[in-house]
Amino acid sequence: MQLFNFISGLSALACLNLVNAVPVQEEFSHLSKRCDFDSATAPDCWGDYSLSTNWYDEAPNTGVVREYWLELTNSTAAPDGVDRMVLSVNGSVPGPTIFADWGDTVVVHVHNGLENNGTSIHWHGIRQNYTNEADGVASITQCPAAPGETITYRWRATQYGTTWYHSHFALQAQNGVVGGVVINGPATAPYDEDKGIVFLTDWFHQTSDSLYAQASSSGPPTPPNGLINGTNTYEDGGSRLTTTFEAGKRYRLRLVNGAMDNHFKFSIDNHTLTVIASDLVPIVPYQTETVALGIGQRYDVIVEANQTPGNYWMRSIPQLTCGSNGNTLDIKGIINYDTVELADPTTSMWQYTDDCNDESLSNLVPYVAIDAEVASVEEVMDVGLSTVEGFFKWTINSNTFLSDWAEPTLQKVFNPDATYRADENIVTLNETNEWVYLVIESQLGLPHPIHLHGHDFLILGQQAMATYENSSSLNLVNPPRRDVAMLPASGYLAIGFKSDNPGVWLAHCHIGWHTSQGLALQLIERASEIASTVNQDDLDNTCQAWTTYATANAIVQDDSGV
Ligand SMILES: *[C@@H]1O[C@H](CO)[C@@H](O)[C@H](O)[C@H]1NC(C)=O
Ligand SMILES: *[C@@H]1O[C@H](CO)[C@@H](O)[C@H](O)[C@H]1NC(C)=O
Ligand SMILES: *[C@@H]1O[C@H](CO)[C@@H](O)[C@H](O)[C@H]1NC(C)=O
Ligand SMILES: *[C@@H]1O[C@H](CO)[C@@H](O)[C@H](O)[C@H]1NC(C)=O
Ligand SMILES: *[C@@H]1O[C@H](CO)[C@@H](O)[C@H](O)[C@H]1NC(C)=O
Ligand SMILES: *[C@@H]1O[C@H](CO)[C@@H](O)[C@H](O)[C@H]1NC(C)=O
Ligand SMILES: *[C@@H]1O[C@H](CO)[C@@H](O)[C@H](O)[C@H]1NC(C)=O
Ligand SMILES: *[C@@H]1O[C@H](CO)[C@@H](O)[C@H](O)[C@H]1NC(C)=O
Ligand SMILES: [Cu+2]
Repeated sequence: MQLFNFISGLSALACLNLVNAVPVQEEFSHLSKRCDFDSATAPDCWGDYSLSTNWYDEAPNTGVVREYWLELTNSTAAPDGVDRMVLSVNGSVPGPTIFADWGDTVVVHVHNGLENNGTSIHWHGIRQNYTNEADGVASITQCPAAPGETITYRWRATQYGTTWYHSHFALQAQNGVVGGVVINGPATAPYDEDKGIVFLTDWFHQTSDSLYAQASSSGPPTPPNGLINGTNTYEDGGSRLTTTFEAGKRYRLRLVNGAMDNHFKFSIDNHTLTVIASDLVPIVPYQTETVALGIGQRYDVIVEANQTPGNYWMRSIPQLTCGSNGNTLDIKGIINYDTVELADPTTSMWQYTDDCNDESLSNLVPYVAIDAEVASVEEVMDVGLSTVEGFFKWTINSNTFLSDWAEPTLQKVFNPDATYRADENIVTLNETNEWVYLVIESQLGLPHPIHLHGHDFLILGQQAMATYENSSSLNLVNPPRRDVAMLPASGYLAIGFKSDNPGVWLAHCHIGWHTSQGLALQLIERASEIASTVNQDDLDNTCQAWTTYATANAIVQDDSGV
């Protein structure tokens, strides 16, 4: 069996405006503080807070509320020139970017304008400090919002940097329900201009729903293409993302891998990248020619326009070690220096090694150093693959994750009579601020991008072709800290975090097919304190509307629930 065929993906998105373009950035930019980095010229930008602030403990409170209204729509679009059905946010893929300043409160009203799908919107990497209810995971923190319903998410931007939002209902995100989140804050290196979000995705010419049965029975289909910020060419159609540089200036790009299945290496011909953040964690800057992004990961990079003015390829290259793509070497955009006529570049790509590894851990040094402490809870989990009635199911400790849309765990924790099945894969954390180590192991030759909700984690260990022995091999001294890391092929990933956030938090593989096929577990963290953070009426109302809709339409849940 070809294991690498099991990953697979699609996802998508483009900046292409399918219906109505709204200049979100313009609308809100005047509210943003105009100081994007800590430098001699802007030392006081963030008041008593700075790059040195440990924002797990404290964050500014600006008192500003950023309120957004988003609408999910169903349309036909051709991001790469090929028409297909696309589900999107406000008619564009990626949807509108959410902007905030560090310390703001973000309120987003999401209207489900789809006829035939529920929804929930997850704010990826947002810590949701004491706001579990705003995490947006169907079957975990809410029932799906039924067609015609509006759900409001409210959270504090205690972190800053680059992240994204995406549907956490079935494979809806990979049909286009995604967008960027930019939280202005200090940066570890200076730049002149912010070019914003750059979404990297694989792209199918059919919906993810229509490919799911095939992905589950004969292995993941090969995405025919990929998109950069929602656009690319395919055969004779489509168009490329074009980004304009002015010679001598430094630009910040906010890279996001929002794929179904592809791990990407991103690069710009002839230009090096200065990496300043991994996920929402500022790091000591390092330079590289290519940067690797597992699904769900983000890197903020600064590029200096220091080459001969001309046109240069920007490349997003799917890594074939852990996946496939039908257009591997032609997922490209153009960097155009303004004095030069726009044309297809003739530049050559940097050399790279095809692999599905994380960036070298020794390069990912958090600017604010945090050491891990000795764990009071250590869980070792085995990832496996089984076949049930001809369909692939992933397992953790032999259980394929299953949670019911109509009975989210966050509602169950308030019911003293609730019982939990083994396949709800629950890890209970009762103590406050205890260190927890989760070790995820796999004997299969396929890497998985593992994402944890409600926390960043420290990468304590990450080894391919190895078996976890005990914690004596782990690195506890300021390890890389982020919210997605690769579980290497036939190896293990050991992550550590502190139980500092009451709630029900999902951990899962971010390959779309695998999430649906049950590669997930959930934490019930400090159960007795959860009630005080939740509005149970809102939770119940969403569930009632869902149950009414699901019953009337005989909706069948055919996936893990997340
Ligand atoms: C997280 O929430 C708790 C409870 O409201 C609060 O005490 C703490 O200060 C918050 N943390 C941050 C970084 O805002
Ligand atoms: C999205 O669309 C809704 C409904 O048309 C509109 O009210 C809202 O302003 C749009 N939001 C953004 C961020 O563009
Ligand atoms: C989108 O529209 C198509 C065509 O009308 C329909 O078949 C499909 O069910 C719709 N999808 C959703 C999620 O509403
Ligand atoms: C979501 O809508 C798609 C059509 O757009 C459909 O194929 C799929 O079954 C729907 N999923 C659910 C769970 O309703
Ligand atoms: C990518 O698309 C988003 C959403 O439309 C936009 O905010 C951002 O500026 C675009 N990025 C680039 C580099 O054009
Ligand atoms: C890019 O770099 C290559 C290798 O160093 C060099 O041969 C080429 O001339 C450069 N291209 C441009 C347009 O500067
Ligand atoms: C956590 O507390 C619950 C309820 O008191 C108890 O049933 C459970 O055994 C505890 N779990 C752990 C890991 O201590
Ligand atoms: C931990 O594992 C190492 C082998 O990697 C072994 O030498 C050592 O004895 C083990 N320590 C404990 C406490 O089991
Ligand atoms: Cu996976």
